[in-house]
Amino acid sequence: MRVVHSPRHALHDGGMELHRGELVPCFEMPARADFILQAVRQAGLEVSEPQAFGLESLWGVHDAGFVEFLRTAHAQWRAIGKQGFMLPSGFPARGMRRDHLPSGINGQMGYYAFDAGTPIVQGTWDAAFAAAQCALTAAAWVAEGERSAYALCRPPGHHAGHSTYGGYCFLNNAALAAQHLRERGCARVAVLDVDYHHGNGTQDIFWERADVLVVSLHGTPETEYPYFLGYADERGAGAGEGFTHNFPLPRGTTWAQYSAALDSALDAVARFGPDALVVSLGVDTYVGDPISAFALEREHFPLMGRRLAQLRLPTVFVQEGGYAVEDLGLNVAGVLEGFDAGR
Ligand code: OKP
Ligand code: ZN
Repeated sequence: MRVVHSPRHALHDGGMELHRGELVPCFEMPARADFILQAVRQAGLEVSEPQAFGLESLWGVHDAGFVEFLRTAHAQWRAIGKQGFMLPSGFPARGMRRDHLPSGINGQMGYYAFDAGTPIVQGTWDAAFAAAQCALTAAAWVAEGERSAYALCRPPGHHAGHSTYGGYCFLNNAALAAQHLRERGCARVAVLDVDYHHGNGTQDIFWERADVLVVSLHGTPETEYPYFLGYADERGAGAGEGFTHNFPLPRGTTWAQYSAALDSALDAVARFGPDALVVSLGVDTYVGDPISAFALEREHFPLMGRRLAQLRLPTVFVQEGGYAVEDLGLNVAGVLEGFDAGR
């Protein structure tokens, strides 16, 4: 399996985040990509840089005004004499003007963000755009006949919606890959999200579409981030009704429980009969993950890869979360190697 990655990911480094009452280094840190890169190289996979796709390649998934906000946010911030990282200080909650986009940068941040844990720094746009190009490149390879490809994206993407950012995510890399496959001859595309956190952005983007199936397994939003989406009764709307499937699972979920839910998720994908699969590959389901609470061990990731291969579909893997940085590379490479062995 070929790998696509851009060193520009390192331009995004949020610095510090609030965790359990303390400021700690951001869990979503540049070193994550370095550990993964080392492991995939060790596994003998060939790594390439992304092709250049224009801004317009984002518009099938994201609102153009939202893209323009992300592209210019930090420059606007600097233009009014500020520096450092940007976080929103107010959100349009119930009872407020939810549909009004304020003209000032602080109001715009609150309008487009859905959490206060996703800092924008000077290099955020360049890194997020490079990650999007990695996902598009992997999708292009698969559209051109590769059996599978892995996009080593950073920052991740699955929390970013049509016009929202949060959860360390700015542009939805997996959704961009799925949309690219749709535009390159795949009539039906399935997105399977195995990250610990619900892929609320991906669900939002394809909520009313019947041509892209969205299936997610994740920690229950009753107690886990992102809290306000990812419940089992969310099934899509309009033409998309029945084309979203959520499998919320309790804290402490083991491989025995996880693999049973994974089988149900894979059944849903198989019933849909897609032409291609996009896997939102978060490995924060690992027992050692510092911000998650499932109990998967290292040996379970190759088993996951094997089961994914059983679908016998052209497959684009897109990197999402995973914060046990020392073990991250082996867990990711485990899934990819299991997939290659099972094909
Ligand atoms: C992104 B991905 C920890 C707060 C957690 C957001 C988690 C985003 C996870 N202090 N905040 O799905 O791995
Ligand atoms: Zn996650």
